[in-house]
Amino acid sequence: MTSLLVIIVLVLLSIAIWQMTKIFDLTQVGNKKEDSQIATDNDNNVQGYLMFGFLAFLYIFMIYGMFKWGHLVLGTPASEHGPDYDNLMYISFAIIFFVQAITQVLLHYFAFKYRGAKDKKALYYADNDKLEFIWTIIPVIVLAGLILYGLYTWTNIMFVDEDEDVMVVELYAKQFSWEARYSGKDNVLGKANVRLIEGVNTMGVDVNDPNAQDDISVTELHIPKGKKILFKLRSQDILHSAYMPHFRAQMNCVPGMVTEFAFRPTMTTDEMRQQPEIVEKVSNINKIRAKKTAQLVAEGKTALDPYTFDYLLLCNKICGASHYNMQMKIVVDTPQDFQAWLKDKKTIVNAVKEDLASKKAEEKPVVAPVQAKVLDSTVVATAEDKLEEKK
Ligand SMILES: [Cu+2]
Repeated sequence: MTSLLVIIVLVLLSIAIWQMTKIFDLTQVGNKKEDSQIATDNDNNVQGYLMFGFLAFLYIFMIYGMFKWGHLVLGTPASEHGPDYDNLMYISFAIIFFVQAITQVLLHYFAFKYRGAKDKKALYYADNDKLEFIWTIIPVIVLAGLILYGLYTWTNIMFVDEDEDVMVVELYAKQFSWEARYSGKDNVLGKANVRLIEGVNTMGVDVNDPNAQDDISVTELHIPKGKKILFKLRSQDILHSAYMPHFRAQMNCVPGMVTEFAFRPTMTTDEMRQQPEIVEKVSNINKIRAKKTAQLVAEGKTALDPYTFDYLLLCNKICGASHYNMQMKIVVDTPQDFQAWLKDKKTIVNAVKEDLASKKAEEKPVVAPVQAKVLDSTVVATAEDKLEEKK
């Protein structure tokens, strides 16, 4: 509401200023030596220097932005391929930075140099093959190099050696949450289909498939440090995108097909929490939270919990109203901790069996209500008979 009022005030204010300048113009009629609509040398000079002003603004804002928001980048990657990915990004940034710094200066300088002036005539200049050749071939070479380097990096990231010992984990996306499925001892995921989703079998796993017997589903993903994880991605409903920023990993989850992405985590959650940039980030967030908490407590509301760093799996496709909150916590453990954590997790097949058993147990005492129903119908029947008799 306040913002709406502010907007209305601003609009009214600008209308008022516009009207006042019109009145001012009217009072100046006759005073002006020159009121032609054609630009004078003075006008052109002003425009020319304004171009330089705009160039200065661009650079100052860029440098300011780099200092002010530069620390918000992700920091040390937590996966093996992460540094390659970051290098590709930094090289692309460096080239863009260099090229734009030169072209902006040239663009604004020539706009200034050839600003309009009395008796200055434009030169008719049809074309220059040499010049066009140079400004075509240089970007072509640079872009081809960048694309080849990008393809090389991407192929390396996506390469999974079939003989390598990888751990297969499924990520299942749905509006608006994630589930993960471990493939168990056989390291093969059992078949799954959206039509098989029922009760506790929320991922639609085919419980009769031999490969599904040891599959385990969880809603908090744990992975062991140093082991290559091959993620198989599925979606229950619409397009989602599995995004694990700290591991520099992202892949779309497409309904009706399985996509994949593999990476090797190189830092446990505890190790990442000790990284200087993460320590700083966490303390900054907690300062903001402390301020907010003081405000909330003063209003008699509950205080905010202090923030601790965790790896996250986020959705990176705008998939609906709660897309912003579609996330799952990822914990990178040491291999020992990971085994200890996984040890007592129930398999999906057992969970489904237990669920069925408990449902059956609930169905047994149903005998009594059935009798009651029978009684009811006899009561109804006798009542109807009596009606018939009366007729
Ligand atoms: Cu989503």
